[in-house]
Order: sequence, then structure tokens, then C-alpha cells
Amino acid sequence: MSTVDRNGKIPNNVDLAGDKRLQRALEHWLPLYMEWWNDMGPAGFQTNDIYLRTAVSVEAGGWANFDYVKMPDYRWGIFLTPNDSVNSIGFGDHYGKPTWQEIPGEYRGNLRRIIVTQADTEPASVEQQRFLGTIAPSLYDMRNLFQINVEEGRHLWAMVYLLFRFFGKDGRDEAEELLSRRSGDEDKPRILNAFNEACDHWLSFFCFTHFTDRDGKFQLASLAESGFEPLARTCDFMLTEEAHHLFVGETGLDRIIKRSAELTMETDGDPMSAGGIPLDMIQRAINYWFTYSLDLFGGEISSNAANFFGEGLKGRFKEKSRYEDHVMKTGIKIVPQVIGGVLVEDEVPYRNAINEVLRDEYIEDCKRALRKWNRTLEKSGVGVELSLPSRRFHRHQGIYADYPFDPEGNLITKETLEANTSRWLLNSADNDFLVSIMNQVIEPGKMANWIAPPSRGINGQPLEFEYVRL
Ligand code: BYC
Ligand code: FE
Ligand code: FE
Repeated sequence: MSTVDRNGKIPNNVDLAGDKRLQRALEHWLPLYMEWWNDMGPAGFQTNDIYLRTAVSVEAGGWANFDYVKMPDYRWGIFLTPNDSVNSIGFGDHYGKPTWQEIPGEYRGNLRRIIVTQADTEPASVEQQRFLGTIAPSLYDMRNLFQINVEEGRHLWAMVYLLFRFFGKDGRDEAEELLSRRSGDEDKPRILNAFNEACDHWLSFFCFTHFTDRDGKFQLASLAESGFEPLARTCDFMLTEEAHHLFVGETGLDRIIKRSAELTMETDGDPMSAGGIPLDMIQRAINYWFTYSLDLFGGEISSNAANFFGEGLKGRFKEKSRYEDHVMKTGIKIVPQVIGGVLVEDEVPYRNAINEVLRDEYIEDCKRALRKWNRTLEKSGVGVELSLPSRRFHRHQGIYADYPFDPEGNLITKETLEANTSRWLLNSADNDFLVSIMNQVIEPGKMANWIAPPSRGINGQPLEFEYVRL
């Protein structure tokens, strides 16, 4: 049964009150978390009332409770999707056996690694977005930023609960480490590469929430069917919140694209002169964040991933509903590899290529959004199209990382790559310009000049609503 405790220090539906040791341990971690939030969470605005959605229960509607809240008073709770029936493991070598309620000893190391990696991304993203409130294009956008920030904080709580509950002293140590690593820090960086990249302006923010949070969607979905049931149910509930992050990214980019097209037309092809963002700069930002996000799926050929799947820890996207063979002991996947200086199609045992299977799904989802943006461009009549670069371009992980590819995925020379990098990827001049045009806009309903207004407000409120009370 999952009864919701809303009134304790830590709201939850995991019966914390019934496990005093665990409750005390988490209550001890709470001030450390708050210290991190004060140091590394959104700069400023901590005493302002913000129109936020808070999860107060897991039932339909109950997790989307809207009210004015000061960020430090947000109720960071622990909520798992309830499940009162007995489930069976949905894939891998234990297919069909009952799911685990406790950690199987032999998989402790791998589960710890998966949970810590997932956990690490959550505070990292908050750190990356720390200063964006000070240059928000509207109160609507500022509110969405803070909504995402508090929810990523809650996602950290979700993972830290698992660490405390199932990993004893190791878990407590990991939880402390999660608050001591820092995005972009030379000595103590965050674990995955995209989470150490600077996100200094709102073009990067929308690319991040579109492309990088979208990795979250696919990773969480593949963990939401894990044989370790507490992990599955935690990730399942996180996905409900994730949808809003993706909405912010996808519509945010669409609004920038719409405005950039307008300004391009109005200025005869020089939107920068009107404080707008050129479409080729948007393309470079897409190239940059899409490829860093591709890295987050891990290597194309990975024995880690094969083990996670075989052990029943991490499946594929919508494993139950989309696939028929859930064991996949045999089978191959074609993965193009560079062999002897040329790209050749190579056969890889299916399980070893499972990161690539997830990456395929992710790329399809990114293409869908791209088609939408291109429809916006088509309507504008600007005569420009955006595209997604090849999965081989600009990679830092996996089998393509060591080779120079162009955005179409052709092998090129290092010299050609170097000569074109600033044309293909968001560069320092772009970043300087983008920061220079982003000034805080705080009049309710008003938008910065470089972005179109959204089509509607939050939770049925008008655009002019005071989403942040300054
Ligand atoms: N950067 O076998 P390989 C989210 C490491 S986002 C740096 O190819 P594997 C969110 C790897 O650790 C979702 N290092 O990879 C979004 C290994 O290191 P060791 C986050 C990387 O293990 C926005 C080595 O390279 N969730 O929620 O098959 C805002 C060889 O690795 C990277 C998860 O990631 C990289 N990109 O797959 C807020 C789910 N990629 O052991 C939140 C949990 C790989 O040699 N994680 N390495 O030292 C996993 O399932 C897997 O760890 C990965 C990697 C898919 C990430
Ligand atoms: Fe998250
Ligand atoms: Fe997210």
C-alpha cells in the first residue's frame, strides 16, 4: 500500500515514519541538501513567491498541485508509482521471474553504478542553469526554469532515497559525494560529459531541456521496467515530471525559431542587427547539444550495457509493449565502424549494441521535433530548414569519438574538421553574442525581442499572469 505522508519533514509515500533509522538518516541529509541548494541552486529569487507545481500525491492530478511557493520551501518529497500487485521481470536472463524488492547481492555493484549515475545528472543540471533566472526572457520562462530546477532537485531525492534505503554506508557515502561534485569543476566534475558543459544562456537552456532532458526520458523509461522494483517505480514517477521539461525545451526552441525567422525577414537577413538570433546559430546550438546528448547513451558496443540488460536491471524503451523477444540472447545489430580508415557495416551481438538501440529511439524522437520546427520555418517563408547532424559527428564517447566526421557523417580529415568547427558548432563568439542580447524581462506578459510568446500560459493562467512575484 502507498499512503502519502504530506506533513513529515520529507513528504513521501514510502512509509518513512515506519522506518525510523532511514527517516533519521534522510532528515540528516536534508540540511546538507539545503546547503547545496543555497550554494548551487538558482542564484537569487530564493525569497520570491513562484507559481510552482508540487507533487503532493501520486494519484492522477494529485502530483500537479499549483500554488505560490518560495523555492527553499518547496516540498522535496519521495514518491514512487504505487503498485500493489506482484510483477515479473520483463527482460533478460531472469525473464518471467518475480521482480526484486531488495537488491540481489550479485547486482549490487551495477545497480549502485546506475543509480549514482542517474542521481548525479540531477543536481548537475541545476548547477548548469544557476544563473539563467537573472537573464530570463519573461516571467513565464523564469517560472518554468525554476519549476525544472526544483523537480531536478526532487529527482536527486528520489535516487538518494534508494541509496539510503538499499546501500547502507556505501549509499550514504555516495549521497554525500553527490553534493560535493560540481558541474564543470576540474577536480570534482559531474560524471557524464554533457553535464559539465556550460549552459550560459537561454538558447543553450532550451537545447539542453530539449536534447539532454530527453536522454533522461529514454534512460528513465528503460529503468522504469527494471527488475529491481523500487528503482522501476521511482523512475516511472519521475517520468511524469520529465514531460514538462521536454515541453519547455521543445516549445522554447520553436518560439526562438519562429521569432528568428520573423526578424530575418524583417531585417533582410540580418536578425542580429535587431537583437535576434540567426538561424545558422540555432543550427550550431542544435549540433552542439544533440551530439553531447548522444554521448549520454554510452558506447555503441558496451559489455556494461549487455550485462545490465541480461541481469534484468535496464531494458529498452517501452520494453514490454514494443518488443516481442525480451531475452535477445542471440541476434545481431549492424553498427557502422571505422576499420582501416573506412566506415564499414559491422555485425555486433545484439545485447552488446543495446545502447545503440536506445539511441536509435532517441534520434527518432528528436527527428519528430525537428519536423515540427521546420513546419514553423516553412510557414514563415524564410526559406531555411534545420537538420540534425549525424550520430557520428562531434562525439566524445564510443566508437566514433576518435575520428573526424562532418555533420553528414562522412569521415573527413582533422584539418577539414578544424577549419569548419566554428561553422558547425556553437562557438565562443556565438555565446558572447547570445549572452549580450539576453536581458531580464520582468513585466508580466512581456517577452524579450529574440523569442516569440508561448501559445498559452501555465495551468490555464493567462500569459500576463504574475508567474514570479518580484
Ligand atoms: N560521459 O560501457 P560504456 C537525466 C563512461 S539524463 C562520460 O560505453 P555504459 C537528466 C562509462 O561510465 C539520464 N563518461 O557505457 C537530464 C564507462 O566508464 P568506466 C541519466 C561516459 O555504461 C537532464 C565508460 O565510459 N541517466 O536524467 O554502457 C537534466 C564506458 O562506458 C559517458 C543515466 O545515464 C558520458 N557521456 O552506458 C537532469 C542512466 N558515457 O566504467 C537529468 C544510468 C559513458 O569505464 N546510466 N561513459 O569508468 C547508464 O545506464 C550508463 O551508465 C550510461 C553509459 C548509459 C550513461
Ligand atoms: Fe531529472
Ligand atoms: Fe528533467
